[in-house]
Amino acid sequence: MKKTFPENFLWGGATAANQYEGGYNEGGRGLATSDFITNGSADRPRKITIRLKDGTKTMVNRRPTGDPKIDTIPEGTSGYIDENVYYPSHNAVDFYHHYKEDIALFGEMGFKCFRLSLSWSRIFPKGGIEGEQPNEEGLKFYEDVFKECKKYNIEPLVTLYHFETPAYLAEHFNGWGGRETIDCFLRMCKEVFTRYKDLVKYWITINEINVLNGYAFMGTREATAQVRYQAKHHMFVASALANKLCHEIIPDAKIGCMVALSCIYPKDCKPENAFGALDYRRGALIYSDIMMRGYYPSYSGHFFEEMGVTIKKEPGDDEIIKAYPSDFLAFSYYRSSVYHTEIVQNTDTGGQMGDVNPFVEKTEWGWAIDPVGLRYTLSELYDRYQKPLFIVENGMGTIDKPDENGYVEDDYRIQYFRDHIVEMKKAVTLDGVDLMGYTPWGCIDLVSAGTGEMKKRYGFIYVDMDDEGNGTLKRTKKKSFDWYKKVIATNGEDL
Ligand code: BGP
Repeated sequence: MKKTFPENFLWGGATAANQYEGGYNEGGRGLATSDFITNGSADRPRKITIRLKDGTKTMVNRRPTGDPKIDTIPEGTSGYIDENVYYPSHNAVDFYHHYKEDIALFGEMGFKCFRLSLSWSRIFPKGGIEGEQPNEEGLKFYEDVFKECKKYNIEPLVTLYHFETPAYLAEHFNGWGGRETIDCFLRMCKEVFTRYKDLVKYWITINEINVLNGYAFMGTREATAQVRYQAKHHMFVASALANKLCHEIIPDAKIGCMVALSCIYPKDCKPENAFGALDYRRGALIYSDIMMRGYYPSYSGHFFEEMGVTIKKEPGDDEIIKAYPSDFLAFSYYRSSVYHTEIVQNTDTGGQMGDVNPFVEKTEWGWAIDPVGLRYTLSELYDRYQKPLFIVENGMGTIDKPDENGYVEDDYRIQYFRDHIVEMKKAVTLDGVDLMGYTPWGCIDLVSAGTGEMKKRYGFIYVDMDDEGNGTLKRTKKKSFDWYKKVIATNGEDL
């Protein structure tokens, strides 16, 4: 039985290019679907600005409902940028120009690991179509970032795909809805594995694959279950082939899949609720089942039949998925929720959003705070797969109130992390879970994926910017900065 976290435990923090990087039109970068997403708020959903074939400009929902009458974007449509609209991803919090400063702060906290994603259209502006040359300036940017990490002995953990598809692929191949996108993705993978083979040992293929939906995320014009799961099938094949390439090019690398796996409990002991919760959970676990075990699970026939989905596979797809499973399962954990038979299934949730849990506190955004649910999830996943796990997102989004010097006394954040780390430690020491590391989400304040706001903050570092992008972008350490530094220095002993 382990007494504490392993010596080489990867403490760190997590970010994603579309919410952090900015520089959307610099360094030869091509446009991505995330560049067309407007700002929103808790009660005002984010939209995508598009131009129809006849030139009409309009907006569609970023999180479509799946109704083909409302959510289908006609062929020939393209995303466009309206000069009167604020797009949070364009500058985000400008990691593009602040990376040295930010990585120095991560180094000061003692990070062993820093999770970031590559903006695919920075590497290949058109996504890597046949004959396209990679964008040297883009490749060089990430090389500089990784070299900066090395100065502080920080291992980069690189997500190859996080919530953005090159706009060219969306327009020409219907994004991940088209099989051509698999080859484009693999060209990008080959390029970056080759270029960064001495700098990056930890990779993640696709972020939160279970919650991806529609144009903004997958570049698909339609958001029906049929299109969504067909696109996911393409992702499974692409991800397996990326695993293969990665191992060929970087033999000592580890490459994982990534699923949003917040916890689901049955509401009570009513048998239909207990079984229903298990079945509902499959909406998320089907992804890790396929990518970790290498095959569509036995329940998938019924799962797809109920939704009227038929997956079109090419000969050899099943063999590819079988031959190249993920080395580890990375997941995000934020909250728990409960299942009961009256729950309305929202097709967008990937087995993620049940009803409220009356036994736990909530954040200002109504997300249940449930540290025990993290231990529950770690055990559930390790019992199921017996392969290493990596918590690559966890944290609480709050409205932080800085004093006149920009300092935030975020004791609530410290409490949240302390409680989660205590349970994480039990999972490692008592349940025997093989856990590679822990990278809390938004280790520096960045744009919210859900709402596009800045005021929903997760960081140990405060960034002076508001919901409309105004501010100095000055970085200031919060109280939690020093606390997390101590946690890392003592390998999770001093909480
Ligand atoms: C996950 C995403 C992240 C991140 C996080 C927090 O779904 O992988 O990109 O943003 O959730 O969500 P939000 O930003 O909506 O608070």
